[in-house]
Amino acid sequence: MEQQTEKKKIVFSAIQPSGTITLGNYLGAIKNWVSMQDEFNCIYALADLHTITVRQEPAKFRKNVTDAYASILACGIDPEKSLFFIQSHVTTHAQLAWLLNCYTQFGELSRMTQFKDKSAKHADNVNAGLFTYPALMAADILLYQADMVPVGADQKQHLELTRNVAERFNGLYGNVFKVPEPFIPKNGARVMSLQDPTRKMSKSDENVNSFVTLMDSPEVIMKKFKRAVTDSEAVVRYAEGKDGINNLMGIYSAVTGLSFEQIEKDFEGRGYGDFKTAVGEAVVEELRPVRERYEKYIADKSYMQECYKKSAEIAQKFSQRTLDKAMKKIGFVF
Ligand code: ATP
Ligand code: LTN
Repeated sequence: MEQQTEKKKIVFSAIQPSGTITLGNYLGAIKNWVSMQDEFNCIYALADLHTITVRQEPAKFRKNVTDAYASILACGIDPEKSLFFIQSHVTTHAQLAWLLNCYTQFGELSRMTQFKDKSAKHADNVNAGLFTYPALMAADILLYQADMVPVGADQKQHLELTRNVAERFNGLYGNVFKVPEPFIPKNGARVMSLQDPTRKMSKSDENVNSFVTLMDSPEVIMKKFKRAVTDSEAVVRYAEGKDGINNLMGIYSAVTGLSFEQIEKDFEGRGYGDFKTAVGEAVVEELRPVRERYEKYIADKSYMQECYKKSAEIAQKFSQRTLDKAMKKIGFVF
């Protein structure tokens, strides 16, 4: 009989502590982070080094990091099962990012849509870090030899770049990095803004009505869904040109597990008012336990500190092996 026990695959993902975590982040990424914990070796991080590519106010930034840490524990990330650390605490990330910068082309970075969007949005601060952001993201992933990266659809292009950089490096020096696969959910991979359903829901949007956060009260969530932009047809059906309704159906489906056909059937002959109420209520129930658990974690800073320090220590050791290997291959003296 086959004696060998199969090694668990490695999962890596990160999120920027750039504001309050939204329903988009939750459905597109974090929900999968939670569900993958039993089957895989999971490694998660708060990508604080990435966050300073957009100017941050120091006190607010510090608070966003602890809030994000507590929120993600509240979503169900269990530090007994998974590593969950703060990127800047593990020194190998910035180190490998520098190396990978030298294996990433100007042309390929120029094609990144996130760079184009963010440089248009922050035209007064198009810094070099914003441009080379994907090389740091590639370092995050490749340091851990990750097999899978659970992210929302907007990160697919960065994952493609990561794969290209890994293959390029491996082509030059032999097998140093595992080439990772993106893991994108069928439903909820691209939650759109409630105010402009042609744009993705984003935690750094100025219009607070455009997003729902994990910390919004039930009243606020209901209000935001009631105000969501729809169309004048007043029929709940998924169709081209009905971006607002398509988005609400996507959210409802991701939360309840109902298919679009079932949703259309359930709301036949009923107006948008009823549908918005149903979507709002489903989201309120999904997020209720998260918000309750958040209160518990945020009140216990020393527990959180213990968790992120312990995880960072393990991550440092693990990732150092990959960094050393890459440096030796390049020809650095040891
Ligand atoms: P920012 O507004 O600061 O750019 P963001 O809200 O876009 O932040 P990130 O920290 O860049 O969030 O992304 C964290 C994770 O959430 C990524 O996996 C990303 O793909 C996912 N994600 C972000 N926005 C959405 C969305 N609207 N729908 C689905 N997934 C999303
Ligand atoms: N760029 C990602 C956040 C991020 C990330 C990562 C995601 C930083 N490093 C590594 C997956 C793997 C974003 O969501 N904007």
